[in-house]
Amino acid sequence: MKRVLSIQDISCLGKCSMTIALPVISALGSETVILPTALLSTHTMFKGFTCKDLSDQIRPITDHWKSEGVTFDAIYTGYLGTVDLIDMIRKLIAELRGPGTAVIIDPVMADNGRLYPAFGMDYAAKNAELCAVADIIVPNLTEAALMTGMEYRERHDEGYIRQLLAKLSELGAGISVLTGVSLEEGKTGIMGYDRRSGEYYAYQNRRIDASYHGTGDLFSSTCVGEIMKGRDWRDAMRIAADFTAHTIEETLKNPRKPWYGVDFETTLPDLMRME
Ligand code: PXL
Repeated sequence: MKRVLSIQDISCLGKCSMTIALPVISALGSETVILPTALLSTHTMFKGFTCKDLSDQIRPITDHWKSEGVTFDAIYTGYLGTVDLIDMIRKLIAELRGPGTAVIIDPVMADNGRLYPAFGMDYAAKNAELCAVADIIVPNLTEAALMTGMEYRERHDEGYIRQLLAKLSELGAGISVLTGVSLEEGKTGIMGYDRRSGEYYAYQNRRIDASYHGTGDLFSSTCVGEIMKGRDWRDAMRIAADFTAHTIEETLKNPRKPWYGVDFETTLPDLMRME
């Protein structure tokens, strides 16, 4: 069985980050080891959330794993929390990765043209450094614009997306995938670029007029799980895009849907059958 290390916060309530990564990657058949970077009462879209930085636990936890000789097939990072934590995790990845470890980084920090409440531009610069050590990065358009210094364009054409992908690739990752890419009216999806082969891949899905928290985490966790199943990165991205769209659609059907996250619990069985 493949073993994945998921490094991100635990938002106790909120259906995001670790509480999505753990069930989704496990359901896709990989052992999921967790390294929580911070403990929050809820995600940061709630008012009055509490937050406990767990950086003092990173070293003792990982030293113990090293003494047990643990290795990982993938290391996946999402929302981390502070500039110091990003530095710490970048160094940790260098220590923990082996020749066959896939490093997948989702530089979670912003959406819809704006940084999340806890972050400033120094956080974006640090995330750009972290992306340099990745095999695959999966930022949304806002995160990509912030890390490359390019303008964020909600409405965009393929020329802008290719330019953004070129700049992103210069950060150093092997494969750069942009989410929230709309290449046709009424559609949304992803576009990726493999620096080594020079290949592009674009996939468009129906656009659903609803924005939900945790959908980025759902997308990246699904990619990680599918890649661990042996899928090519393009197939993994396509399935993740389809699954995310399907989950948003199903959530919208629920009259008692929570405002803070999607009903991936309803759709997880469908993911098992997606090709
Ligand atoms: O879904 C991304 C995310 C993860 N973790 C925390 C967040 C957010 C988005 O706001 O606040 C704590």
